[in-house]
Amino acid sequence: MTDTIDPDLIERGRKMFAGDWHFIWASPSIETLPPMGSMEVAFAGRSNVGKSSLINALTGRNALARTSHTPGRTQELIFFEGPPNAGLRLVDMPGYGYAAASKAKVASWTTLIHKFLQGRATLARVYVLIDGRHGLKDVDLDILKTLDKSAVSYQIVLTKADQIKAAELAQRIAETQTALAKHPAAFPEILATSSRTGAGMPDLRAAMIRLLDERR
Ligand SMILES: Nc1nc2c(ncn2[C@@H]2O[C@H](COP(=O)(O)OP(=O)(O)OP(=O)(O)O)[C@@H](O)[C@H]2O)c(=O)[nH]1
Ligand SMILES: [Mg+2]
Repeated sequence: MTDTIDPDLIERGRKMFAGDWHFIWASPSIETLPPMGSMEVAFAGRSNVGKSSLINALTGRNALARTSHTPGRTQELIFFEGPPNAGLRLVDMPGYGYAAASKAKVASWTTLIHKFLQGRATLARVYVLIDGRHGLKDVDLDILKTLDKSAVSYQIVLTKADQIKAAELAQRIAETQTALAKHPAAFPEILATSSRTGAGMPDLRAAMIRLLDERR
């Protein structure tokens, strides 16, 4: 996939993400968001899909975002900022669809997620992460509906590509593409990634550079 992207974008993406990325803010509620500043890119997806791991893989840091093999690790909107000249923030989100959490917690996370995705002027792109082994589920479709109503552009990112064979991955991409036909607001291209092997990271970094270029 990487060879189809402008090598200059790949290199600029590599450089930007090799810089100093750090935690700046955690919001348990929509009332406590940080003041708007640079462009934001958010990572949404079901609990345990690999959102926090993806942020660590992108930034080449093992423990910038907190991960765990039990669902429900990230419970707030977590903001990370890059080097001053990057002009970009990454937003790690709580997962949705986590059945074992209390009803009150699920309701409060769901409200927070949907409100943030609909009403943040500096939010330029949402990456909706889908487990490459499982594909799109009903809870994912709820998020796509919210995003269709908002002004923000979004793209599907398949995760944990290292866990499946190439043929299965190709099939998952095809299925997801078919489902996206009902969501014209979605970016048509689907990215396949693995935080474990680093597959797809150069592409994702380059995509963010392109987005920054468009916004400048
Ligand atoms: N094999 C493999 N495992 C992964 C990958 N990405 C994440 N994982 C594993 O999946 C589990 C969940 O990862 P997290 O990054 O914490 O998932 P999350 O989406 O942030 O989860 P919540 O914060 O609970 O919503 C961890 O055990 C990770 O090691 C990947 O690319 N490949
Ligand atoms: Mg997390």
